[in-house]
Amino acid sequence: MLLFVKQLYAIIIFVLLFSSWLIENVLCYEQVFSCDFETGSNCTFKQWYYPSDNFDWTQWQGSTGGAYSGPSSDHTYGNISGNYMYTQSNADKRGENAILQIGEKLKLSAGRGVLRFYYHMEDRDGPDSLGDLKVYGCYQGGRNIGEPMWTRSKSQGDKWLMAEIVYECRGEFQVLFEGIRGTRDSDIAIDDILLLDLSIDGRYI
Ligand SMILES: [Ca+2]
Ligand SMILES: [Ca+2]
Repeated sequence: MLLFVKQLYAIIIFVLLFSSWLIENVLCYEQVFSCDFETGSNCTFKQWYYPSDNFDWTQWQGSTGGAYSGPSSDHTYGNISGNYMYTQSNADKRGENAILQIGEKLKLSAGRGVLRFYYHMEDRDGPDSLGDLKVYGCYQGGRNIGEPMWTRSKSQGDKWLMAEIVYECRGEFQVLFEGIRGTRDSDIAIDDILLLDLSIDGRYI
């Protein structure tokens, strides 16, 4: 009888531990969408047009060609074969914007998610001339794209940086990235976009 009770306790403890591990490591989030801009990936994205914006994002490999701005490789592979998107600087066109729409009919099962992406914003001339990168995580159609939920301005150094936005959005939506040109050396690049669904308990890894 005592042996049976011990075995029962052991089973209960195992189930509790396994359940905890399952929740922590498997059930906490689900990937809704990812985009690394590589050939063969099922990432969907499209450019916006005038009058909503003034120019287009460029899909690129290696250095942008700007002597004082832009990454030298993508973030996914860190080499000149990897793809990323960037807005090219133009000294005569400060303030112009380009909007890139990511994903089609994205949806968060409980209306809560995490948007993670990498960005590169550097002006080797100085910190002030670089433009703005804005993210609209819950675009649901129409001309009015609303207020950005995330913005970076000025030079952030010659490196890819990770951004993570925890937010709520109900119904179907798309994610918009808007690059706005600064003065001279203001290339703005993005790569490895990931949307996670916080459907179970609001946590993620
Ligand atoms: Ca455009
Ligand atoms: Ca990439």
